[in-house]
Amino acid sequence: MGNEFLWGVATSAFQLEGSASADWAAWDPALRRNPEASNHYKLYREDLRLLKELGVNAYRFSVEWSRIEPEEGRYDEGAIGHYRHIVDLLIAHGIEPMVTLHHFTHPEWFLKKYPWHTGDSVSRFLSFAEKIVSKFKNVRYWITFNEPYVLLLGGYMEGCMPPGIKDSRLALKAIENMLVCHSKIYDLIHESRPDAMVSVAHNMAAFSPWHQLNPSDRLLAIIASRFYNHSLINAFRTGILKVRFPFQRALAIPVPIKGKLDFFGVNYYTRLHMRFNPFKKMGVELRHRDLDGRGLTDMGWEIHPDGLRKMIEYASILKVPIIITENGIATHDDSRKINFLRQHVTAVQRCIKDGLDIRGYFYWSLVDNYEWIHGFDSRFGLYKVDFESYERKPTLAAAYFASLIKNKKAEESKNQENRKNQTRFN
Ligand code: IFM
Repeated sequence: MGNEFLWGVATSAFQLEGSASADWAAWDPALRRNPEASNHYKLYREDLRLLKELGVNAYRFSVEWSRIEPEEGRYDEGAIGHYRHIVDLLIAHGIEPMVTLHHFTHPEWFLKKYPWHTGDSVSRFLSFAEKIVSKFKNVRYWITFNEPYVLLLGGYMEGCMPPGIKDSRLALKAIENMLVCHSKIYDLIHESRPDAMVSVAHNMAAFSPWHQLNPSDRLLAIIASRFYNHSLINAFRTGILKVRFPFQRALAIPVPIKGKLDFFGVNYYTRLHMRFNPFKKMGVELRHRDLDGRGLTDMGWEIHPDGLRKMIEYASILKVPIIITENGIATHDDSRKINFLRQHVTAVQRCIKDGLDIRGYFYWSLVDNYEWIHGFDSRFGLYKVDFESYERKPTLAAAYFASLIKNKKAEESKNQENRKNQTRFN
């Protein structure tokens, strides 16, 4: 596997396979009815065959910490072997694995004893990461944390995700500890694989003022984007995490992550409109609006492909390659899924033409799965899952993505051939 553009799909372990020992298992009653989620732990071979059918050359997935270390200090070698087998199968089939170490879930014992705002969280997560890195030396692409800001907002400010806290002071302690882990894991991975490609996957969103001409709406959109999109990017540039919530004092927290990135993972889905509303928390109301007439997704999210370009431009200040580590739509309608894919891949291709350094695009997701607080009806999959029989059926978007990849790969090899010929004759 060389340095060709990565065409992939992205998944996370818990969303596909559940886990009885994870914090989320007890958190969401929907999982009591369907604890195996898409039953991928059993059906992984079948799902990996779908990757071949799509023709992807990369696959992003996570290892489920609560299966690997269900009790503190007790590692389940069977579970480690399971994920190693997935890596081996991918490599054997010419598919580049991209492994995510942390994708929202934790073993229950971790959340009870060492939640992220406590100092011991760092050493506990590092022991797990060391174990995995030492066993997965054949993996080159790593995501340390998926969407750390989503965990921060959901788990520490809104309280709608575990640990269900609403305290911005603890939120900042938690992010600081996670970034300390990122830094140490970055070094660890590079010790065993100097050519490793390590990043976080940063959830980014386009922010717009609700009323274009309203100065307070405009200011809110700027403040939101500075925090949600830029503060993490800037922390990787400067080693300082600058945070300013509306109507609060600005804070500057030193974090040891300056330059600790080999690429930058962008997860992009939608745009949000902001307006000042004194009756809302922090005076902010945010909403999706269908301003471009593309309709909202089944989750009520605006479809706004132009925003993807903006996010890529923001991230390119880091001067490392960018990979779109997630982009997808929840819809039951196959033609909307195809349009979404077409519009967003086109946005990526235009950026590349304009000289932006993008090295991969991963569609979220391979098969329908568990969508956190929204349960099982947010259909992101290229393959539909029947949650009674676990049967997988392709959506029309699967065939579309497969032919798109085939054409792009053919274009790429033709270009390479031309370049070779040119150098031969020069
Ligand atoms: O399903 C999630 C995923 O876990 C993280 N990024 C956004 C996806 C869609 O909401």
